[in-house]
Amino acid sequence: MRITALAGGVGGARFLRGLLHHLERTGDTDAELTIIGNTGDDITLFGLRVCPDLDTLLYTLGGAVHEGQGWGRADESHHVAEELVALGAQPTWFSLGDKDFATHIYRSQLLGQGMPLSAVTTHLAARWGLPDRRVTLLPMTDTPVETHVVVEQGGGPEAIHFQQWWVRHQAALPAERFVVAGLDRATPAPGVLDALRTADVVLLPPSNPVVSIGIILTVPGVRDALRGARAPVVGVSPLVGGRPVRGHADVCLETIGVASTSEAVAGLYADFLDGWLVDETDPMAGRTRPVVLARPLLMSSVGTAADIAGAALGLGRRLAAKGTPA
Ligand code: FO1
Repeated sequence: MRITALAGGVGGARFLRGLLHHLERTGDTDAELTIIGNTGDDITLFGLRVCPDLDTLLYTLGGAVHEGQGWGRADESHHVAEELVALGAQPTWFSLGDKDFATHIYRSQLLGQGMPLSAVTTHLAARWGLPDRRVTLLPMTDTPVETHVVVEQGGGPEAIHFQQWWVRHQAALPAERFVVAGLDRATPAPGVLDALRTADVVLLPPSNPVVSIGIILTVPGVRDALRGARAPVVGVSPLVGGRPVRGHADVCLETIGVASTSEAVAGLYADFLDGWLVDETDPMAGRTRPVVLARPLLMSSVGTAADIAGAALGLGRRLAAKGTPA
């Protein structure tokens, strides 16, 4: 079975770690997973290219993530960052650990030699044993793209980098809209459209529907490939009780004028979504278009994430057996 998933950072990575756990515990060793990761969060810092969502996926699936944070490496030190502060280097609001720095140095070295991000990511994925688990990680595009947030700073609207808004301002700076710099030149990375077209099931983890999944969907060709996919597309709502379990998805939804409800989020995917997992408390429970499955959605451990991922995959299999989409 070929499974393709779109993913942002922490929520996507935890869900997909759960999916691999589910496949391993059910003995489903033939399954192949292709992950299309968001690169809109990418940023160049200290001359180094940092890809937070791809790295969060690599570290989480590779068993090396800092569990408390959900991003960065476990057992980190911060000597380089301390020295950068002593030197007066900016910015100081984005925390990079020493082991994490090595990833960015190596990535930047390979990119500087002309290697596309997708090939660089293949090298990094090998470091974390992903091929041994039949997992392929693809960036959504090899074209450098960066999500910016248009904010009102007093002197009129100003576009700041997504990370500055998300990390430095904790999404508390009122945002007018999101813009993706570089999108006009972007094409899907090699393998992205094929992975969508040839999948048996496409999964949308509970990633941010605006600045993670929403950005992947803006890459030319991706949305059309999902609409034309022969496989059922099954998503997991990122909202429990109208609020994201972590992160600022509610603020992002408000910024684009969409209500913080599972129904409204499903509406963002309405042209290709076949199945939708919502929390057991969600008012959408019982709906049939898309086919809604209601169950507990809190990923409090690898085991509960595996249960949720298993339920999403099971719904996908049932829809495929029924011949959905028509
Ligand atoms: N998130 C934070 O809230 N603060 C940080 O200082 C921070 C640093 C960081 C470094 C590397 C990395 O891969 C991720 C990092 N994140 C940090 C997470 C990240 O900025 C966001 O959670 C995602 O971009 C949103 O998906």
